[in-house]
Amino acid sequence: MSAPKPIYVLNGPNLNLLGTREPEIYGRASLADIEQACVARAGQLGRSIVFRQSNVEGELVNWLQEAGEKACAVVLNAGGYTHTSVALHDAILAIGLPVIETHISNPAAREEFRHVSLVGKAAKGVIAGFGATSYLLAIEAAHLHAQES
Ligand code: CA2
Repeated sequence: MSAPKPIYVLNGPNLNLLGTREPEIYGRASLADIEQACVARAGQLGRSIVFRQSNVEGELVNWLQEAGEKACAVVLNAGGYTHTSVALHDAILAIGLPVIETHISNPAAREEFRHVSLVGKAAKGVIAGFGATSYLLAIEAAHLHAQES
């Protein structure tokens, strides 16, 4: 039997700064800490992950397309592009994989401009507001969804 396909965990702009500033909003964990926790959780579920971050919108589009060929699901924290990117919205629809929109903070409880999510209009579902734990919940959701389909 072949190995289960990985879950891609893709991170957008400025998330490389996690743990350095605005801890009251984004907590104290660095992106490397979150990656480590994701690898551990995925391992418990018998899954592998591919974990990446980019500040470049087109790179995230390329990775979503790659995921369409190689992954079972995508956990996507598109950062600020969540609220603006038609390109990410279209890529999510194009790949036909379950994409779980994921946020550390709860954008619905923040400024008005964060209440619109173009990513969310194409995503399977949303997990937000649980700090770094949002990623672990999203991996679990991705895993359960992949098992069902
Ligand atoms: O809560 C989230 O995960 C967000 O995706 C984070 C984005 C924000 O634009 C979204 O509305 C919600 C911002 C990421 C910026 O990350 C920073 C980390 C440390 C210091 C400064 C910014």
